[in-house]
Amino acid sequence: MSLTFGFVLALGACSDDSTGESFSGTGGTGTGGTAGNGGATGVGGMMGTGGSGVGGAVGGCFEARCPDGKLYECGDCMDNDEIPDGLIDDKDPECLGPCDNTEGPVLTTGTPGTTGNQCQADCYFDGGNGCGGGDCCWDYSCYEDSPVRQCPYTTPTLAICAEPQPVTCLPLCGPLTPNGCDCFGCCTLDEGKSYVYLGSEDANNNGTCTFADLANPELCRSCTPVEDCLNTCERCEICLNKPTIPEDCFPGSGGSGGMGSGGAGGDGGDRCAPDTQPCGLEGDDPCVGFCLTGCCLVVE
Ligand SMILES: [Ca+2]
Ligand SMILES: [Ca+2]
Ligand SMILES: [Ca+2]
Ligand SMILES: [Ca+2]
Repeated sequence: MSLTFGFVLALGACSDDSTGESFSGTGGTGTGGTAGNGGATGVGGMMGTGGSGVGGAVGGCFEARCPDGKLYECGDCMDNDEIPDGLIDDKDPECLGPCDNTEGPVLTTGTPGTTGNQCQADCYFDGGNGCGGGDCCWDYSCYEDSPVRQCPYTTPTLAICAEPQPVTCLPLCGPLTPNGCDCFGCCTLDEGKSYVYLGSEDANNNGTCTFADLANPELCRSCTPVEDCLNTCERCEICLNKPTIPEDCFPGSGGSGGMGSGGAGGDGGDRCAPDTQPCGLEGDDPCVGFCLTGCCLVVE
């Protein structure tokens, strides 16, 4: 039973190049490594299952739970798109984190729990519901360009508009917030040139914003990020809709390139916080959790 399951996972990984590469890297022992490319790597996954436990897990996928303890679509090691796109969980760019319950194509999170007040927003990327309890808290009607149709701008008598975020907002929601987004789902998908609200909905509360519709302001409504909890998209960071980073962001790379910036290579810490493992690019160790815009998020 479990073998069958592992095999299915290995097949899934096989269809994705980057997974395969991650596997051969960790394999370490060389068994997987020699497999080298594409199709053969999947076979390597099977061997890993038999050999060491670690290899087996890497050959497939790591389940990633949301801090609420639940397993959602983006952490369940399955390809859950209605029309499967061959990409699983954190390999699927439409997965916004381990609390995201839709693998796409819409960029809503689909996690249960909206507040009684539909204009009030809490952390977009966790599974909880509602402001309060120290969660991030915002009201869409604070903005003249409110991205939520039902919540047009109201002259801000709302105290919340002027309030700084609770001190626990960032510790709770920050780690779950992808590069390029604020904690309420207002994200840049063009390196800071513009921002769209990932939770944009039509009149029937169906999500409308997809990667294919970023340029359509009716489907991906523009928004203004809340500075208090904005995780900016930096040049050397992987971000939503930005899967690669410039060559000179890699440690030790391009040293002889003759580029003036060669010396700035550093330790690669530019991509993630110092205590966070980079992931998702060729040569990176596999992330035993959810690889969120290039940084490994492990929910304890
Ligand atoms: Ca999944
Ligand atoms: Ca998928
Ligand atoms: Ca998808
Ligand atoms: Ca960032």
